[in-house]
Amino acid sequence: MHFKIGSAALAAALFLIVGPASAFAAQSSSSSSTDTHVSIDNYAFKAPTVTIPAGTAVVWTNKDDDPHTVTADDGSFDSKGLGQGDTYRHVFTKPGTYPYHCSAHPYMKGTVIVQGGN
Ligand SMILES: [Cu+2]
Repeated sequence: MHFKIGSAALAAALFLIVGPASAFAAQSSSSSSTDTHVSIDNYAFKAPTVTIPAGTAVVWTNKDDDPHTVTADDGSFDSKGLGQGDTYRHVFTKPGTYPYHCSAHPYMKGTVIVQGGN
């Protein structure tokens, strides 16, 4: 009986130590069911404009064999070079309109509209 209480206390202590760190890692890098997907296909972002709730992510996937980037016009995010099949994920926390482009092909343009907040 008192062994069981000890295990519970240990689990609670582990949660306090490990919990917040792993929660942060999950939010910043892991995929989520709320992700919005944009493909980079034939020198275009598809869909070019996406509207998402604040706190969710957009995942871009480069389907071309030519490298592309996902670069915010204001520099707030930048995928760097994406080869064929590479993905880039960015979480948008603040509502607003985020125009972006490909730094290798400036005519490739897209927009992320982030809704929500209050
Ligand atoms: Cu490009």
